[in-house]
Amino acid sequence: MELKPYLADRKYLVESALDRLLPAADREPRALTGAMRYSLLIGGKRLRPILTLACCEAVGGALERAMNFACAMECVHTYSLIHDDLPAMDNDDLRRGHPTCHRQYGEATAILAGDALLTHAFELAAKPVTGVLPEARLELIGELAMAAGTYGMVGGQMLDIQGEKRPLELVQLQNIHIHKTGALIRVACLAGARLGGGTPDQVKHLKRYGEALGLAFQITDDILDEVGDTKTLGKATGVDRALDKATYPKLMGLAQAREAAENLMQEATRCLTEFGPQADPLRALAQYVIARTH
Ligand code: GRG
Repeated sequence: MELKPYLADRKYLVESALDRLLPAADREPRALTGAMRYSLLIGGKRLRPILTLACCEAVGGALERAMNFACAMECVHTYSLIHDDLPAMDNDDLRRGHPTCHRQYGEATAILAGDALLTHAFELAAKPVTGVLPEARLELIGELAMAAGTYGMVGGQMLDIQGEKRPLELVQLQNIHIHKTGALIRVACLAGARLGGGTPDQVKHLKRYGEALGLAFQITDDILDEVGDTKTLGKATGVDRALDKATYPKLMGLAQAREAAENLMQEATRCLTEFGPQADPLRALAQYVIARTH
């Protein structure tokens, strides 16, 4: 299948929904709603919401069933980027090719915009959706909280910061990646499958797909940090802690890091064996995740 037009179409759908589902630009306090909308709408690949929609489709669900949750995924992701860019964290000037939220709106507003996006995500995830049982929504709200918080992304970020102060082994690096990046990608897939009405077996397979894909994504991110164009796209222009940070290529060598990403891509693809052509976008996305250049 042709992935490029598929991604363009899904990106458009997600961005239109985000525009509609975010607090309006003229809603007070405008500095806050402006900063939230700025960071969410200036760009990004929209990988997580697209995965939610693609998993929903893979089990035969209509896209509308998963759209609110897909947008919630992007709200959580964008909040993490805003906070990750802050002076107390990476102190970056550019994000998604534009000034970071704190550069554009000031540090206090950026902190609040991140907080508000995280909270807004749960508002979206809690919205009633035709055809989706309240139990399913409740379960996914819990899953999202686990993936975003102490046991997932925030916990992973803490381990990452602590890891900067001492040499890491591969197993520790993998643990950081699984929590910091993998947990959100996993829940994006799991939620799509559940909201689309997948069987318990289908949900289990797509959750595993998300786990393998999440790790492949992060290994590829590490590879791009070593050899790719992410720096020129505007990452890490402030305190460049990434210079001595442990990465897959640093710990295992570039060729082996590429091989690890390839193996995970194949593992993700094997999780789709029992799915028909409706899962073709997920098959193509697995290849895209390791082949991407930014
Ligand atoms: C500060 C709570 C808190 C968490 C930070 C995910 C994260 C944890 C920080 C992001 C920093 C970073 C560069 C992580 C490595 C991989 C990653 C998540 C990259 C950004 O995701 P993409 O490539 O970005 O999907 P776009 O802009 O395309 O959405």
